[in-house]
Amino acid sequence: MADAAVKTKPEAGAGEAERELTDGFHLVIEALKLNGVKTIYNVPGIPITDLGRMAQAEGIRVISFRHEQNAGYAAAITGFLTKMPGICLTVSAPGFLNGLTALAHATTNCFPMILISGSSEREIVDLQQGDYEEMDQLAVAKPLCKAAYRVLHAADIGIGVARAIRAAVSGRPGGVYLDLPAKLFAQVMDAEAGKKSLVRVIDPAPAQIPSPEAVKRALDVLKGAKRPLIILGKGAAYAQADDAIRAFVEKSGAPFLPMSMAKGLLPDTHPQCAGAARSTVLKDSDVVMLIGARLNWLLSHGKGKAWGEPYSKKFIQIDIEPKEMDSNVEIAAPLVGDIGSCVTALLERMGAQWPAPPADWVNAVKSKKDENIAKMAPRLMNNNSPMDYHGALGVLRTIIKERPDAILVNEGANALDLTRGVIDMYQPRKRLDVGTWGVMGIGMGYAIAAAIETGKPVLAIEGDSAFGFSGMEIETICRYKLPVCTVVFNNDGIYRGTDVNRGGGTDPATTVFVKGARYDKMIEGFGGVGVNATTPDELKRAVNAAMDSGKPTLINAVIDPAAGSESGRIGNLNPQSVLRKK
Ligand code: ADP
Ligand code: TPW
Ligand code: MG
Repeated sequence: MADAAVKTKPEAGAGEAERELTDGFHLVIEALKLNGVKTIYNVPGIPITDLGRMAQAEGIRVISFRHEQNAGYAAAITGFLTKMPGICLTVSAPGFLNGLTALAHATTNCFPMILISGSSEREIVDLQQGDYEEMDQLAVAKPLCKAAYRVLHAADIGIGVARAIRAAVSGRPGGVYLDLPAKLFAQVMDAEAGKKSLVRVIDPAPAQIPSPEAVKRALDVLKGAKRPLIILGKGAAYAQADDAIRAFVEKSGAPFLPMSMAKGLLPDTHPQCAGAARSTVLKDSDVVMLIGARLNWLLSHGKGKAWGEPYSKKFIQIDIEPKEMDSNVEIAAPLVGDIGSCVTALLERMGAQWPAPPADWVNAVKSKKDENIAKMAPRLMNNNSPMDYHGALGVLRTIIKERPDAILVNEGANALDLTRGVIDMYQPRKRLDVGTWGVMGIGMGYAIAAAIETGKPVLAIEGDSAFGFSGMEIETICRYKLPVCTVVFNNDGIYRGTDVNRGGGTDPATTVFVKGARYDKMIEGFGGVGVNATTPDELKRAVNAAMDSGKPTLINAVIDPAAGSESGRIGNLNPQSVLRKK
């Protein structure tokens, strides 16, 4: 606090001692530092330019982006990786709105983050008198986040920041909005009183212990299973209870299925991993235990053909959010609590002897899995030029196998679905992707935060369309010299590069881009390394060189424009017009 205060002489205070003052800027920074915030993801401008500068001066790492949405995604994934809220700092109205998509994304994905935005003055906003970048931001943010707060007095900054942190990380994590009007930053108060007003959040995400009855019920249902399945979701990855989860899964002996961002919690090569037999285990299991995974669209809502209906099954669900239970189907054994506490309680109660699941089930899953893996293997070894997805992914798969601590960021349609299916993950929280919404645009923001928060090299596998949503941030990557290797799977467009204008005009089709575009040239303009790769061998050499050197690199991987399929793996979700002309 000492260097954040100024000595001043009181105006009319003959005889009064010199006293130290502080202001809103410094109180915000001190409040964040006091609570362990080390990084702010930022786009400068009125009224927060100086806040960013001063934060940097006071030892917080301030990463300035080119667009708030990307800074917001960086903050969101910081929350997932660290269990502490990632902080995004934006200017008023338009900057705030640009950051809001990421705040809503964080809330949807249960990632803790705080969007701090400067705003205009209440007096003018509320009378709609047309202030600079006027907007009632608090009202706009409210429906899109877990909590929203505004601070009007410097003396309340400590409480405001504390509430934001606790709201973001406790219970089901999510996004929090913190509104700081311009006038607040310059408000002055006594430095000592300011220091006392700050709040360190003690035990921000208290353990939530499940009830013993619920633990017993869950184990009774699991024990009764003939064909058990455990589904691990990104909540399980978030919980950082890696050892307990692994011990539980192994003790249960049940096949497990990792959701996309839970891949690597146990290695995809683990003998119990049923990733390569996904449809079989969903269909044929009789008891399904969900650990930090919701029965949303990604799991066909727990019903229908994918789940083998009309045959029905029993669900056990571990989640910190009680309202999640019975959201789509009946949950026979709800286990409400934090995953670490729940899994530990289960392990304790399972005792030394836990019966293995019937061998015919375990063997059936294994043979399906072996069959699918064998089917895939030759496709991954093809050396076609232009490449198809499998040829390109075959080499990238080996690279991740050899560098299991690297972080994989992934978005696109085919570029997403095929990467998820092909590339095995070996460690927890190494795969970061589009999440619950399947949103395009997370790529460069995630890559930047992953490099900064973990210090590990990052490999971003991006569809050419997906990359375009955040592509300008390669300047940010070059500016901060981050070890990010971006591979753009360039198939000339969205899903495929072969579509034609069905009206016959000269405009290109709605899903295609410039043919033969060279994304690698973009990064060269910022001093990074650009490579055009037309074969799997070239791709492999370029990625290995990038991962070894740690230099910002962008590889334009030329993919056959005809190789992909509409919407990747989820084409069935497209509505079809009965009137559509082929
Ligand atoms: P996926 O997309 O991987 O299936 P979801 O995002 O749908 O995963 O589900 C994650 C779930 O994990 C959410 O319902 C959330 O409430 C829950 N969750 C997050 N953190 C914890 C935790 N520490 N303990 C228990 N549940 C958690
Ligand atoms: C914010 C809709 C889903 S996937 C995709 C779009 C535009 C791009 C697919 O093309 P890409 O991958 O990346 O080149 P590939 O390999 O199949 O060619 N806007 C947002 N989010 C989503 N999901 C979309 C649009 C979409
Ligand atoms: Mg594409």
